Amino acid sequence: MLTMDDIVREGDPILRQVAEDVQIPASDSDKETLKKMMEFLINSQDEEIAEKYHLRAGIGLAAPQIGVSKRMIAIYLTDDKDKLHQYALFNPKIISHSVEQTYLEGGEGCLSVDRDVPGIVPRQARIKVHAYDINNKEVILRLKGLAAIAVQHEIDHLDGIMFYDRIDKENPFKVPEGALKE
Ligand code: SB7
Ligand code: NI
Repeated sequence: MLTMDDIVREGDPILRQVAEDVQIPASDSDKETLKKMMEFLINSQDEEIAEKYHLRAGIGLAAPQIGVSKRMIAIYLTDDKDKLHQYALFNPKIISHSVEQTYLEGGEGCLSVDRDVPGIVPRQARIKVHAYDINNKEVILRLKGLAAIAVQHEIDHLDGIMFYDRIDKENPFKVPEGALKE
């Protein structure tokens, strides 16, 4: 199983690389990697397992964060309507998005960042994502709220972008015009 020892921290150049597309149909090895990423997220949200293995809770994970520069992400979160969003995706791509923006009230964190970076991270409020699932099936997801924010955070990792790159340096708490608070 993956533990915090497997998580690449900021400063490692892999987090600044643009990750490679995964060949579809995905290889067994790529599928295994993605399954392990999902297992990490589930473990990290299980109180007992997380305590035993000192896991920091995460709602998403991108392959570069475990040292694999390929376009794979896992999402595991329950939204404000108690809906479980569990996605294991190859080559996720935002194909359209709202003009309206959103942001997490408490800011964002990252398993690859061992410090607090305060500030508003502007995100698109609604996104439509094209990807391939673990069975190589094409999927289209329409997301809003926390799920949309998490997917954007993970796709940013595939493009070498960290959440704090998006915080306004002059005014970290400036609310984007008309943005929805999440
Ligand atoms: C806050 C946290 C995350 C996404 C969006 C808002 C995920 C944190 C875990 N990760 O570092 C995943 O890349
Ligand atoms: Ni992150």
